[in-house]
Amino acid sequence: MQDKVSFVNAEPYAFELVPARCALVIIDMQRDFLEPGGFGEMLGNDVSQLRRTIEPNRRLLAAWRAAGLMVIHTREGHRPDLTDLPPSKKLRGRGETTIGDSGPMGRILVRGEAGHDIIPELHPEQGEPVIDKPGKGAFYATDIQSILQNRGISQLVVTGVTTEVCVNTTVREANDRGYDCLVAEDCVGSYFPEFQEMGLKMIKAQGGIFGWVTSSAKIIAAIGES
Ligand code: TIU
Repeated sequence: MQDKVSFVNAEPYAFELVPARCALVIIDMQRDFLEPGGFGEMLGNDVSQLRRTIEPNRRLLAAWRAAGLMVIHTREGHRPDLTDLPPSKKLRGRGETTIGDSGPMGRILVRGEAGHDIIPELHPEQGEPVIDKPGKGAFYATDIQSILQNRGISQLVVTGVTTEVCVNTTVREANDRGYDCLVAEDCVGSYFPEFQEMGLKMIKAQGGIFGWVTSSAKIIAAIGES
């Protein structure tokens, strides 16, 4: 039997969503990036720019789970002994407190620490793979590609933070590996409004050079139809 297809109104043109072949990939919705008092805010960032994505992500995740489709979560972070942390990443920014140091919610971006965990509103459920990634992209030094191949996934709906950093890097990595990516604009966030706008434009420009952009409501409507 042929897999069902739903057309999602998107830019630069309609996305042919095949729910059975599509995974929802939620990037780095971690306490240290989103919560007041976390690492992101400590660096002087306005976390409200990211927090507006929580409710749309919660609704999309609920609809995706209700439809029985594949969900993958990612977290940016490192081993407690920091052997997978490039010295360049540790030193970049010349901050007083950097990755691996004690922060407001435990050691910053270290696996197992409170701040590294996914926010409670979007916490993974049993059976949903969590990809621990040392870099910005979800494909670098992780097993996400074999997980997607084993489940016959060829399309990704990508959400999370931040738009111009880990979301864009993951979309570019996925694009080069042959995945079609649909980004939900209200479910991705940047600390910088101008990067939010340009980060989305860069994906959909030139006929969809890296992928498509739409809203969570349109995705939810499409999976409801299928
Ligand atoms: N997840 C992710 O985007 N990591 C970052 O470090 N983002 C910043 O915007 N700094």
